[in-house]
Amino acid sequence: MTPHPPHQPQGPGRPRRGGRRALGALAAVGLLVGALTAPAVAQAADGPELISNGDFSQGTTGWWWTENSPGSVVAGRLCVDVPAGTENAWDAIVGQNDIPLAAGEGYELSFTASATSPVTIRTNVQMATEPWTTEHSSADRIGSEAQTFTHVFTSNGDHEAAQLAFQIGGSEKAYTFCLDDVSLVGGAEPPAYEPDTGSPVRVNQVGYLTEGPKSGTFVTDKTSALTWTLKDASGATRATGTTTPKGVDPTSRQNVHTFDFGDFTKAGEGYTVTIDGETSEPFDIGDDLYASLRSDALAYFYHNRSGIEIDADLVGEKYARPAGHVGVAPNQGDTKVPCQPGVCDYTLDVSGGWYDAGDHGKYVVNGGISAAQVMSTYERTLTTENTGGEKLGDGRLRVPERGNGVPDILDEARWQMDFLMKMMVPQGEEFAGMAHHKIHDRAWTGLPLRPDQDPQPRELHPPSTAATLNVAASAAQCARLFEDHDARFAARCLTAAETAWAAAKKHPNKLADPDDGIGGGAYSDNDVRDEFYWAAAELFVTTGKDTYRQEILNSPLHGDTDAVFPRGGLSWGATAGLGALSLATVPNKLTDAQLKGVRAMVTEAADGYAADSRGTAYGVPYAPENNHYVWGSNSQVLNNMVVLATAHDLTGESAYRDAVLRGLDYLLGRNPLNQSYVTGYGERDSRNQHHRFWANQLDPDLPNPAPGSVAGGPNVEIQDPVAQDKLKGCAPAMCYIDDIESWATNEITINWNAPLAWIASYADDLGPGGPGDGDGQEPGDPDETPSCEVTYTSHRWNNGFTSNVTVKNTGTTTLGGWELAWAFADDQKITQVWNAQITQTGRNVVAKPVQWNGTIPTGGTVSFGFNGTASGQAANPTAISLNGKACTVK
Ligand code: 9MR
Repeated sequence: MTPHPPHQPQGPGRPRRGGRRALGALAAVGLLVGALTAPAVAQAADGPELISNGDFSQGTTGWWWTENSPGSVVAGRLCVDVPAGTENAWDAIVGQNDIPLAAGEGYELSFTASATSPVTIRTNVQMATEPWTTEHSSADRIGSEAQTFTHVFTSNGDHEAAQLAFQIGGSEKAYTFCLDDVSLVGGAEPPAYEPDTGSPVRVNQVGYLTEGPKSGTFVTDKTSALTWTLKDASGATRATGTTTPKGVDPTSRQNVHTFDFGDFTKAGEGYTVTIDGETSEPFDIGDDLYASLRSDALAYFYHNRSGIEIDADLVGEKYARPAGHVGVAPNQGDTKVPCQPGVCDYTLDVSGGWYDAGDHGKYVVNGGISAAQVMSTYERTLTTENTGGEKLGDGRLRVPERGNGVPDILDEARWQMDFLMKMMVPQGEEFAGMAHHKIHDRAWTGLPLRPDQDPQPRELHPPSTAATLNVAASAAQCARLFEDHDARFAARCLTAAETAWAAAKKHPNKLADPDDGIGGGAYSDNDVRDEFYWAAAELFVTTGKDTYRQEILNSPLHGDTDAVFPRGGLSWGATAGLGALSLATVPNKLTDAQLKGVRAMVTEAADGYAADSRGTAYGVPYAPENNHYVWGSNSQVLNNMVVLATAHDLTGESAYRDAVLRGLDYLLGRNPLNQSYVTGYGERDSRNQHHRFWANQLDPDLPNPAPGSVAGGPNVEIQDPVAQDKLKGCAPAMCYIDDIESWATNEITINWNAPLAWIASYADDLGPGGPGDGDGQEPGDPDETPSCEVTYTSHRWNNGFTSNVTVKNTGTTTLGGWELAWAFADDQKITQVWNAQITQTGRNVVAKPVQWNGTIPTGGTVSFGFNGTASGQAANPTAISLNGKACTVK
């Protein structure tokens, strides 16, 4: 037998944006595709046997191998000796050629294999020449006991002579690989994939806040109302009611009913709902359901840090790993990274930061928004009342910097901010001050692969306007948040922000190449007006400079709610809303009218998302046009929830809060697949997300994703081969599979976990989740005009000021107590108070009555005042709330 050493292609590549596939993509050696070792579906396909001599009764006839791994038949099996120390799976191969495949036909491949040292091999059925298109590719974990593997797949193309290739290289140790009973039978449609959706009674598998909304969905063919029964852990009935038939839900094509047990407010564990003989997964009712999610969702960032050892003392043995990409072989970076050929002639130290996702790329576009949303998780606790800022404080999270006096969440954000600023083009170069779009491996690597074991060369890709504005925006936010903790770092952030802004203005249209998607995602974006808006907003909030105000006001997006907050949600490609959220919540120098306009955009967008949530049978605040659930749809849901939660923070409207909580219900199990998309939360959680280190599905010695990792979720485009094999024709909200090879539906990334962290933090702050605003009205109802009016006047002198405040109760009921809250825009510090008790924390002020002025009758007023010091402008606050609800400010 003449060994036939085919040249193997590298780099699977990712689909480009727009759904086209890079050529290399299908040649997918490092790309990992659908390895369902599935005896359950091993039903023989119809058609002829396409492998000759699969039982080796004729010796090695028909089989070939690469020169470095010679084969022979031993005890009726084909065994090949694989050398130690090859780099890639395709560096050693045994296979068979001349296999005919027909487009649209189904095939069943099976084989029995063992290895003297456990190894993950790649099994491909592919073209035998360039472009090596793969029709099937799986990662198979081979152990010392012979095991039978069965895979079914459909061929997309017609091939006269395809090949079966067992790629068995890449092992540190030498070993012997043995094969028997290799069979490829073709012709019939493979059995359709049926997701296991468990109980048709769908609930939030974590639970419901004691005072919050409590609803679920029931999948049934029945069309008239049914009885639901809420039972406690002992099986005793605690409440009953009837379902509401909703007809066919277009996102799932299921006929559904909804049910609502919101009136039940007794905390406890292990509740279930039973309808028509079917029982839900168990869930809790309580005030404290999201405390661990808050810290787990944030721990995701430490786990995915580049350039630092992940410490077992912080994360436990199984998640510990050596530092990745610090220039220690076989890594080739990231301390001295060159550009792609022809892009630049310098190198940069771009070590540190967070890995983007399941791959080891580091991308500035989504890196910037991720850092921003982590920072906003913290900033919200500075600008909103009754928030648990201390839970994000020093010593509270799992970061190595704990105990340094700085809130841990800011330590985490700084790890990424440092990296983002390192991505800037040095002074003196043509694009000085811009940021390189991304840095990643030259070719796609395979799974599993610990970061420190990545052998690929790393490259800087050209600078882009979008990346530059991500740096400008996030660094501006960094500057204001670090001011109180590390003034030098804050100043560095501010300089970077303003430098980046100026560079973006100079090169306003330098777009990333949509075809630059080999070895890392393209993250291209041909509209950067939203990035300009976001960066201008953050720079304005931080500096108050009028030039940035003008940029905001002159932006074509300003005031256009649908453009700033697209119905399908904010994302790395639609960032304007991040700027609007900061303008609406962080004290700044917008005029009252300007601020009102920005807040109106937030509430108008939130009204839309709340209506979407009420309008769908699964309660999800996400209704993209034509139900086009996009790549990472769960993050779109989460970002809509951030807008809703901000509207709730601003107005106190319970309808906004309720839509956020229904969004959590959706993500944690109340959905068409009965899937909790967050690892470690709920009975049926995603745990095989696409990740090169958390790759337990491929290698039992590696961990599953850490708790608190949110999967991308349903994606109607199902670009990856596993999804294409299993999910063709899927209903939009069901285009998801918890398989490590499904990178288009089941990846995890920093920019999806960042809004999860924001929302978990918000939800934890809600405590029991109520009470509501009590009016039973939808937001925006005319009754919802503020029921208080505050007149705030100030007199300013050199280093000080005096302010007088009068609160008028313009509502219809007497107030038996009052608490007025606002945040100063400048550095005012109150030193002396009359007729009120005041506490000031940073910029946040809370005023409460003294003994005699606690009651304000309808139409009545209460006045108080204070003196203070200030070096800045000491502008009057424009947003003041009474007992948590916004007042009209005069
Ligand atoms: O999240 C990105 C999604 O919006 C794009 O449609 C997709 C294709 O370009 O890329 C996604 O981002 C991936 C990136 O390209 C590479 N790292 C993993 C990211 C999440 O899947």
